Amino acid sequence: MEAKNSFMLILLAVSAVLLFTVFTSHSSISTASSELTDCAANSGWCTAKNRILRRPTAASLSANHSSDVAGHPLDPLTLTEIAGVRDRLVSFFGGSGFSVHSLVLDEPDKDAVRRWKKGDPLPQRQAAVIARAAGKNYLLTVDLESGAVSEQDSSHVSGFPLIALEEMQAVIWAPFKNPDFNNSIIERGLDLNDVVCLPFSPGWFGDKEDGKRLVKLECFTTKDTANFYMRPIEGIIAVTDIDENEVVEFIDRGKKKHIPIPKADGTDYRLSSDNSPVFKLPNPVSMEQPNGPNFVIEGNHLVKWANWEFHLKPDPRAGVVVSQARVRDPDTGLLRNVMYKGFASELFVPYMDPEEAWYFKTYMDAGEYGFGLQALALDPLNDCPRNAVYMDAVFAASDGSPYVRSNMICIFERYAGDAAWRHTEAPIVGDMIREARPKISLVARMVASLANYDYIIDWEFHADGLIHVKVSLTGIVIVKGTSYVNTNQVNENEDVYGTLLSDNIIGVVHDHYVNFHLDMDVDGPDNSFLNVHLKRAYTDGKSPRKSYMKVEKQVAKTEKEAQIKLKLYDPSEFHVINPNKRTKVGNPVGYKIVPAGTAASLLDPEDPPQKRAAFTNNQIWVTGYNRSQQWSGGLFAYQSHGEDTLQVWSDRDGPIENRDIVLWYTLGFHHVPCQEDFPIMPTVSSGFDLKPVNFFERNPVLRVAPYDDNQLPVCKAAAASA
Ligand SMILES: *[C@@H]1O[C@H](CO)[C@@H](O)[C@H](O)[C@H]1NC(C)=O
Ligand SMILES: *[C@@H]1O[C@H](CO)[C@@H](O)[C@H](O)[C@H]1NC(C)=O
Ligand SMILES: *[C@@H]1O[C@H](CO)[C@@H](O)[C@H](O)[C@H]1NC(C)=O
Ligand SMILES: [Cu+2]
Repeated sequence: MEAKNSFMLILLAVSAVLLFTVFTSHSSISTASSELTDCAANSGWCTAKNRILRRPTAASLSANHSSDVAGHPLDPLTLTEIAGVRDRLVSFFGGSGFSVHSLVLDEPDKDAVRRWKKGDPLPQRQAAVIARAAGKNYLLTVDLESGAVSEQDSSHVSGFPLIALEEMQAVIWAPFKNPDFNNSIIERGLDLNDVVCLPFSPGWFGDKEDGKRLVKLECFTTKDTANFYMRPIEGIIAVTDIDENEVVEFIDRGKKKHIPIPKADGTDYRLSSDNSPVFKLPNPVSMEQPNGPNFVIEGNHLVKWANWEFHLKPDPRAGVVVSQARVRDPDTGLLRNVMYKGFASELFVPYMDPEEAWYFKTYMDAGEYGFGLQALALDPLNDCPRNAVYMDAVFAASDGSPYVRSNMICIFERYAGDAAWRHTEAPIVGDMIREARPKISLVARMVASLANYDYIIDWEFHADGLIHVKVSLTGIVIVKGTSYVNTNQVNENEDVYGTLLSDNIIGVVHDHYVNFHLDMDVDGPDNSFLNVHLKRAYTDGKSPRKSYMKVEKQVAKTEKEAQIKLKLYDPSEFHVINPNKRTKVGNPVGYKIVPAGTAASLLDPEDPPQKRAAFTNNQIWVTGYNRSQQWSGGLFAYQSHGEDTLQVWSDRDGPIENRDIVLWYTLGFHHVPCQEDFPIMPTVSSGFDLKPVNFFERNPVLRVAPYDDNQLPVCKAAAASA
């Protein structure tokens, strides 16, 4: 045993040195080395001819996915599996009409997944289905093997499943069947053929939103611009029943106020309009990996890179789901659990304008529209660097049939020229020492385009054990038409609820929140939440110093004790520790959440939108693991009343000490629009870290190799190509 251990250690010491240099220890990578090109000698690879996006597995090359087979308990349902479930649904509903709003893998219990090893048969495959038929929500489980369908009662919760893409495509035409709508448009001197309407979720404010599935359609003119969002027909709202595809109330408040349609000039953002680049770097900048990536995707979803392993999959509601993230300890060579599951659970985007056509704009995009359903194919070279590889999604359409969303996620290694660690010892006491190591990370990215807005979500893994989650906002700010063309026209006491961005356009103040479900399993399922409180202490004259900062640690015993509002002048660190496992010197092993993007909601807690999105009441929450608590704004978020939210679960105040616990983080942005956001906004980013604290015995990247000149490719652009 002893001998075997020390052999392991030597082996690891060697592989740790190799970590950043070769990475060829993963089997499938070695195939890449046969194509190894000596870049210094042959710079031809970086010419246009060789711009091939390598995909690290053969499976991902079979773009139509008809032969995909699940190889891991958490692998999403395959094309064939979804088709099979659809057949079962058709017979379950006995030939009468139904619509599918979610059809995904019903993940096996955590224990079964944890016990599973490569080569074992997969735990029973089941589909979790949310469907609607005859005006009722259905929550179904379909067993893939036996075909058995079981139904769970969901009549006690309010709200509806997300609106399906096909329903959106159908409902946008409903206003045109209404003569009042047509008249309103014509009276404004607009051509009905130029008008488009978009379906906005109505939120929930009381009886008016009960019993019917509604959208509020707001309309725009597309005349002379692709950016119709900048040409709102202000004050028109067509309240429409989704199930009936019929306008139930038509509101027109804008005409009487004489709100003009903002002009089209300068609104288009396409290269093909008049936006020829005035700024282009003369020399290209790119990330190149002539010898292929250093990661493999085993099967279709298990990503192995450097010291990390994790399961990565697309999800129609959450976007991407990262599961079983494990990091290899450089001292023992063992893979250690960090996080069982992480994903964006819900969003909240409340606009701060109480007027008729705006008050309801309080979106919960994951539960109302599907964060993943709205994630479209990425643009290679511009959304992701040239060394990226892509993962497709297979989703179910509203009739239950499968379809492929190609290139939904990109995965790439990033070297941004930063240091993983460094030190220069100035030659004061001896010779100069200079040691520096390159920081390389692995990024998994998707972009959801929720109508006007684009959300870029990055999961970035670092070899020092850190996971950085980044949320970036870009796209188009939704604007309000106004009669004003200059701020000097606005009365002193008048609230326009935003910023005048251009003639007749107000960018309305709003917030963006993304709540992350982070099921931490630090070295095993049983963890505790430790508040490492930093406070001012006094020396009481025992030192020339009057005061200092000291640390006081407290383990949260129940869920309410872990409802955390961040405070700059009363700070804490927040650790998820494993109280059953200590380092050699006795510290409990842990990971801490490092907050950023700390905007907090200023709405009244009893305001209906705030109750529905009560997960924004705190930045950090910890709950006991409960399989049915995945969606922090409720399973049926659409028109929900707010009785199935993270706040409600946490207020039950269950025990969380030394148990399987889930950490939730709410990332927030206040957005007071500015002129630079017109006509399309430059990307704004924030994020948070999950960072090891006393998890490793010492700096885990100490023995990473530095770069040297011979190793890095030297590309002489175009020189050898022509
Ligand atoms: C996908 O590919 C398989 C085998 O290459 C082929 O038989 C099948 O018809 C294809 N399916 C679609 C939908 O194109
Ligand atoms: C409204 O206008 C559209 C587009 O011209 C037309 O197709 C539709 O029939 C009109 N609706 C009514 C009720 O007149
Ligand atoms: C799990 O969560 C659901 C939904 O909030 C709740 O009804 C149930 O009682 C919870 N189970 C336990 C064991 O707390
Ligand atoms: Cu914004």
